[in-house]
This record gives sequence, structure tokens and C-alpha cells, in this order.
Amino acid sequence: MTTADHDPRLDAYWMPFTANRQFKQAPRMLARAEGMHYWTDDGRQILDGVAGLWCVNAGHARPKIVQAIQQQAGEMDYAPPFQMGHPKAFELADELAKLTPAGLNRVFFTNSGSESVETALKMALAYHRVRGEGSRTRLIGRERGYHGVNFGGISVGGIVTNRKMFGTLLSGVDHLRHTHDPARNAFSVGQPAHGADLADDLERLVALHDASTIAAVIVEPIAGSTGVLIPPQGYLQRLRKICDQHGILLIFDEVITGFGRTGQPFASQTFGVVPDMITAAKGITNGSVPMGAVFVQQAIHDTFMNGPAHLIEFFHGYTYSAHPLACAAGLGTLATYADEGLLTRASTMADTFATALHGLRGLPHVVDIRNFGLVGGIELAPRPGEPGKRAFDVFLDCFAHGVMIRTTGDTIALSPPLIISGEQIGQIVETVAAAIRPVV
Ligand code: PXG
Ligand code: PLP
Repeated sequence: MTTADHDPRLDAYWMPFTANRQFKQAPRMLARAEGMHYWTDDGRQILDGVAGLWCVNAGHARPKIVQAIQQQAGEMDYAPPFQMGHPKAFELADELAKLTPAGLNRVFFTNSGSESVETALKMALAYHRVRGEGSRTRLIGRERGYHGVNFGGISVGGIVTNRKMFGTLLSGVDHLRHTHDPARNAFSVGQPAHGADLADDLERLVALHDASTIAAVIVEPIAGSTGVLIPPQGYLQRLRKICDQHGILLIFDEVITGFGRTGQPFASQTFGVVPDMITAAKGITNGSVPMGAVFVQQAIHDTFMNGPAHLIEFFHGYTYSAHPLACAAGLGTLATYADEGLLTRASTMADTFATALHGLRGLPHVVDIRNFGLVGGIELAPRPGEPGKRAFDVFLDCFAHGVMIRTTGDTIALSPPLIISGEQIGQIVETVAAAIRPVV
């Protein structure tokens, strides 16, 4: 690539999950954020339709979070998490355990969703081994699943582009069929009616591999990155039942659905299905400082707590697990969520959001619309020979007209901060509609 077509000061930064050459020719630079908005470096106001990247659930620059981080930075910058502790780590774990579904009251801290996934998968394997069922080594994911970008996560994940370049991945992994069924479920409002039976695919894998070889199943309650796929009615319940029948751990990856996106603190509570572990990140600090967590059933944690008390029970952890800045930010975040009732606000706004979104039905190229709580997907038919391009053009047009959305393939994804007003929902949907209409 030559530098002639762009500013050479942009060269050094190799941007993640970005079309680098295209970006550097026409950069989209964000300079400031507050509440529901970003401002670009040239001063344009942009309404945030995706909570940054599905993470800024309380909106930007919230005072309690800003103050907590500033104060902590001056008080204690860093504390080693191995064989040492600091009060805010315990306080945050305790506060989080009050929000999680019943029983999931032990908390392991990481720095991202990807690390949470690796942690949960390792915990599942070690748990079976510690309790004497070390033959359970197999991990089951799902087609179209996204579980971050580390090796465990892409192995159980089901997105071809995230997998095909990276060798043989983890061995002993298999995948359930995905639940996307537009032929039967297109334009469903909320949970689709058809597809609970797709959970029976786990029975097929049990018959193939035998339950005694399977450690865990990991799924997103709502698949986000892969285009906002809402679980069919009864699907998660059925998956839970089959896991129970065969002694298989069920992990919900709630990196996106956690912290209020579906109308309850966790999608597990919204859908009434309790997993054995939940992986989380993003909204745990409102996106302000990197942090992730794994929430674990106490019985799983307690299984590890045997043997001589001076020995390490779980050989795993990160230099920045429970980082003081992240813990302070997490406490400020939970206080903000509580002050404003944000973890249940999506249920209040869900109908307004659903009505606005489904109003786009009938626009050119719109082949499906999916929604739940404050998350939505608008799927466009791909332009022949140019998959993803049509939705990307809509993204560019929306950004030019003051609204930030996200696209994945030819699906437009919306997941605004949970503080959004009805009027702002209208602005997002009108801007998207105006962008879709002229797109050839
Ligand atoms: N699991 C799930 C369900 C996620 O949505 C991760 C794990 C990984 O989290 P980290 O913090 O390591 O990125 C995610 C992250 C997109 C997009 O294209 C989605 C995510 C991240 C980046 C882009 O919509 N989700
Ligand atoms: N690589 C090396 C050489 C290290 O020393 C460490 C941590 O000490 C790591 C990787 C892991 O880094 P982190 O704990 O930040 O994930």
C-alpha cells in the first residue's frame, strides 16, 4: 500500500476488525463523547446507536464513573492480583453477585469478553477433572456463534472468517446448528415461534461423541455479532434440559446481553434459564476501562476448594485481573445503573423500539427485522457479488447524517445506550430508513 492516498501519520496503527486501507483514505475520527452522543474531530454531533460497541449501556462520560476512575488513579494505580488483594475487587464481586441469577455468586475477573470465554472453557474442563470425570474434555459451540478472538473462543465460535485463517484450532470441539430460520421466522417481533427443536441437535452430538466426553456447551442467549439472532421460544429451556440430562455444563456468553440489554440484568433472567456459568464484559464498566468477568455457580467454585489450603486451586489469571481502575469503574457503573433503573429500562422501551424498527419493513432490500429489549437487527439482501457492501454503504450514509450504527455482513445492528429516549429511537430509525432507500 502506498501512503500517497492518505495521511502517513495513520500508518503505524494496524486497526482491529477494520478495512484499514479504506479507513485511512477517509478516516472517521471520534474526539469526544457525552450521554447519547459522540462528537467527531471536526465537531459533528453523532447519535450513538450501538453503545460504542455494545458496551456503553449507561451512555457516555457518566459522572460517577468518571470520578471513580479519576480518584482511583490517584489513590492506587495497580495492585497485583495473584496472592494479593485490594478492597474494591471484593466489593465489586459482591455487588455483581447480587445482580446475577440465583446461585451464580462466585466471580472471576478478566479484562475482556475473549478472556472471559477462555477462562470459562478452562474452568469447565478443570471442574470435571477435579471431580473425577476427566474424560469430559469436549467443548460444544454453535454455528454463527461469536465468543471473542482467542483460540478457545474461535474454536467454539462459528464464524468462518474468524476461523479459517488460523490453523487447526482446539481439538475436540463440535458445533450445534444455528437457530437462524428466515423461511419460518422472518420479521418475528421478539422471540421467533419456530425452532425450539433445534436444541435437540445437542442430542445428536451426545449420540455421536457420548456424554462422558462432553464438558460444556457455550452459546450466546442472543447472538450479537453474527447478526442479532433471537432465541426461538423454548429453545434455551430445551438446551438447559438436555445439558442436565447428560451432566454437561451450560455456559451463557452474555458479553453483549449482560447488564440490561434485554430488560433484566442478564438475559438468563429475561428468558428464565439459569446456566452454570455466565461470561461477561463490556457493560460491566460501561466500556470505560477494560474488564470482563465469569460468574460461576457456587457449587462449581466449591468443587475446586479442596486439598491443602495453601495450594493454588485454579492455575489461571491475568496480570490485570481485578485491576483497581476497572474495579473502581465497575462500582461507579453499578451505582449509575442502580440510580437510574437502567438494568430494567430496556423492558420499558422495548415496545417503542420494536414498533420503530419493524416500521422499516417494506423498504427496498429489507429481508428480515429482528428485535428484543434494546437490541435489533435489520437484514438486507446482499448486493450480488458484493456481500456486506450494501449494509456498509448504509453505515457510511448514517454516519454522514449524524447516526452511528454497526453492520455485520449485510445486517444492520442497533444496540443503543439504555438511556435512549423515544425521540432518539425515532432519529436512528429515520436515518437508517433514509440511508436504505437510495442504496442500490
Ligand atoms: N463473546 C461475545 C458474545 C461477544 O459479543 C466477545 C465474546 C469478545 O469480547 P471482547 O471484549 O474480547 O471483544 C464478544 C464481543 C461486532 C462485535 O462485530 C462484537 C463484539 C466485539 C467486537 C465487535 O458486533 N463482541
Ligand atoms: N507473556 C509474558 C512473557 C508474560 O510474562 C505474561 C505475564 O506475566 C504474559 C504473556 C501474560 O500477560 P497477561 O497476564 O497480561 O495476560
